[in-house]
Amino acid sequence: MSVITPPAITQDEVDRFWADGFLVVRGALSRQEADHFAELIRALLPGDLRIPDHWQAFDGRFKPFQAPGVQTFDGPDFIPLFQNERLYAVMTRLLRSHRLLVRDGSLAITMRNDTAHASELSQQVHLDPAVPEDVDDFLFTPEEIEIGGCFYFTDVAPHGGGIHVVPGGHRLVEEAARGVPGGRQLHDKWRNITDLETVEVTGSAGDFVLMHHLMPHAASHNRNSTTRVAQFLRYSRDDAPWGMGERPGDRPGANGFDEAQLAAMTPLGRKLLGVDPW
Ligand SMILES: O=C(O)CCC(=O)C(=O)O
Ligand SMILES: [Fe+2]
Repeated sequence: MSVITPPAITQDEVDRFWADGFLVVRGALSRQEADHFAELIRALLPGDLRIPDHWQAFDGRFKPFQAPGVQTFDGPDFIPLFQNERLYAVMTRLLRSHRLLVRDGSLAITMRNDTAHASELSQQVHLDPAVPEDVDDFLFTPEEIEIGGCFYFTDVAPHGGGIHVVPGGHRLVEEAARGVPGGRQLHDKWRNITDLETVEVTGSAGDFVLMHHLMPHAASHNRNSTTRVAQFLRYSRDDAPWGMGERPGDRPGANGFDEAQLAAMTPLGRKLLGVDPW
């Protein structure tokens, strides 16, 4: 007797991801798990609401920092998110490799903000590509592609501060950058992309919004009373050309992780986080 388990992602979803450059993975976490992480992240806000100097706070969007300059939250409580098996299965399918690395782990808390602003966006439309800023040209090889995105730990209804994307925008970026030398340098290194129409990605607590690394995107104002709580992750192949991910041996010891972090890691997590080689 064979047990049929549903695939992590259907062929239709794979096709839509490559056509649109983004995709919502529904229910990557259960609602209970999502609630747990939402609570954990909200609890980072000091009870007296004094926002630490080293956090970012723009337009109702608070970005906690673990320490000045360190936006990654990879303490034992957060390790399960980095090694989420469903998300890993999705990423292996899209990146066509099992040997992946994960990084980022930064957080965002977006509260209701009634500012009268002409734009729905609270950031310039931009890319966060895998290719360093001082490199002149993208390679456009499969190995170069990174897929990132965010977990929503709360329901994100329309105008609820959802991330904005440009459907098919990754292909527009590739077309423009392939057409000229110095394609990585266009639009102020792709930090300020104008004249593209964006749409808000809504979702439910536990969803993960996948984005191609060449997807133009921006944060938006939250007009609703429900505070958006999110975490950002990025997956790359271990043969990625720019080596922006942590690799075994980059940092001393178990790639810089302490006993408590290591105790929270599964064998898969140890590989994704560069403790063990693939
Ligand atoms: O918070 C968001 O929805 C997007 C944030 C973002 O893209 C960034 O900070 O680079
Ligand atoms: Fe971004």
